[in-house]
Amino acid sequence: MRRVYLLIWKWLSLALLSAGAQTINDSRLIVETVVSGLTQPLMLVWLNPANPNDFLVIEKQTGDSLPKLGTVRRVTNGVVSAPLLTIPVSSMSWEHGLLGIELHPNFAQNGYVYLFYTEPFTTAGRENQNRATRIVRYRFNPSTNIFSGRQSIWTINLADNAYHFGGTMRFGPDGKLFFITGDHSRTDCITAHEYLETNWSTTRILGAGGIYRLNDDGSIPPDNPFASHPDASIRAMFAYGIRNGYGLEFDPLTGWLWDTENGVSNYDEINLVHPGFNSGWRKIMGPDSRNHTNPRMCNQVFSVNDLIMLPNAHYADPKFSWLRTIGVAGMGFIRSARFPADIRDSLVVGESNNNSIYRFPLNANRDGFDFSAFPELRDLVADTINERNLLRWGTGWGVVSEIKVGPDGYLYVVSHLAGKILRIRPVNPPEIIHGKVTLQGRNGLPLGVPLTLQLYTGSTLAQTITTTLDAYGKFSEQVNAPNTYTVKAKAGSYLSITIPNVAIAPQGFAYRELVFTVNGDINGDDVIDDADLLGVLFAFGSSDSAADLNNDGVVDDADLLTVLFNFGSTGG
Ligand SMILES: [Ca+2]
Ligand SMILES: [Ca+2]
Ligand SMILES: [Ca+2]
Ligand SMILES: [Ca+2]
Repeated sequence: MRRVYLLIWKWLSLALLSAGAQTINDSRLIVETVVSGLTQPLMLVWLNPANPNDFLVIEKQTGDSLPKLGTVRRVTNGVVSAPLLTIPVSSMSWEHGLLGIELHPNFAQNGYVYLFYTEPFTTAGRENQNRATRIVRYRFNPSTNIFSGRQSIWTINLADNAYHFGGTMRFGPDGKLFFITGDHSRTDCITAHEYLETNWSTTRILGAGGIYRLNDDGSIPPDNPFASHPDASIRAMFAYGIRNGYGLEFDPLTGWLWDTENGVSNYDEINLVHPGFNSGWRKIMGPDSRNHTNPRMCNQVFSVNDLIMLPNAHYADPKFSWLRTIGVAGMGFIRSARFPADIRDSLVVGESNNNSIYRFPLNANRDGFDFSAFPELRDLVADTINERNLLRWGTGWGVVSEIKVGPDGYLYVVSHLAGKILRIRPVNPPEIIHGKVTLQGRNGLPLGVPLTLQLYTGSTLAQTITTTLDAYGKFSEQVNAPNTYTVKAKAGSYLSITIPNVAIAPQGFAYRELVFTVNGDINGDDVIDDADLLGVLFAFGSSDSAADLNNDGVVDDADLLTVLFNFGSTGG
């Protein structure tokens, strides 16, 4: 315990020393302070995907009396509101509090805001201790600033925990709610702490120590990797064998989930988390071949064969780890055309111990990192301080709890103990157009669907952008020159739509949500006619992707009816 407090004091002092000194080691980029003076901010969510200047931010633990309060505040054009919502939280260590916030993918329609927090006892004298860990959702009305209609989404019924709650939630491209939670301090090598999730028991279940996947109402999806297990807390699991973690993010270019995980004093990790992932904790930390062990892991060396493998589970080594822990924390992908090609779509990771942020270039398949420039890292381990600093992207950032692209395409970073939200942007940002596409009546993720944007000034075609949609249906592309455009957009086999008056100021951006409704243009000539009908008939019964208009894996009556229903339609 003493060591932990010493670490906290180290973090605090470093963060205070570092306040106001955030740097980025790329002369093309600058750092700006968006808001300061917050108390232990952890995460932010934008209320409108087109407006960077209006967001909710959570503060972890505030107030001088017990129980402490987690708060949700709104920041509008740099002005911080009074708390719009306060939630009593346990606070016996700095890992307690209001730990996560996430908006529903259809927030604009339903107003759902999800919060993750450690609930305190109400018993006198125990108000700093936690009774349970909860995910709840409210409806938030941006016009009135009122939170209402609280509902319970998920509860982890483990009390009296000091550490390892995780708390980051993300909606996946599949519309499911994912969250990461640690082992809730059930971390020592004693029989009472032997659980399935920590690879020590096939029968005792912790109900924590993993990544969980839920429907938006908290029910358990039937296609979860362990959906046939009798215990609901296992059915809800997507991954396990995780000591603790804060970084949780989907790579929009693959739809794959990544996390960061915290080791004891060795082997912090970055992992690619496929369904059923067992990260190995309490028997393996870091790459299996390193044979790392410590007292928390019973001072024994284990192998993959020693792990508790549920049906459909798999072990994989981390994609990267640090031999000496850095307190790895928030992570985010730079999915933004604002940034130069050599930077965009790489992964940025924050930490607690050295005030640095790190940037990881991904390999071509995006299933690992490209360390071609760093031979010392090809063993996927930063073994020394020098190796660690090869990937350092900036210094002075304090404890970084969140890294995400904002509605303006800039990279927002929450510096937890500095009490600041900062953003990283190019000195001379290019104009961009970005947005989100909906393909009505089509199954599956929109990942890889072609999108063409033709930018007209009057009747003159000024620029043609060809791209593909990411797993969320989003796109982000550079525009050659500021202007007001008429944009003709065409996605996959859908007929084109026209969006007038798309104004893009110098160094500015346009955000648009594009809804495509008329499907059936198999040959891409923007008219649905005999050629498309023949396209379906020739491919009938096959899995031909061009003619499988609803993307359900087979060309059949449904696709034929789509063409017939829309026959004669033209785009525009
Ligand atoms: Ca691992
Ligand atoms: Ca190395
Ligand atoms: Ca056609
Ligand atoms: Ca079909």
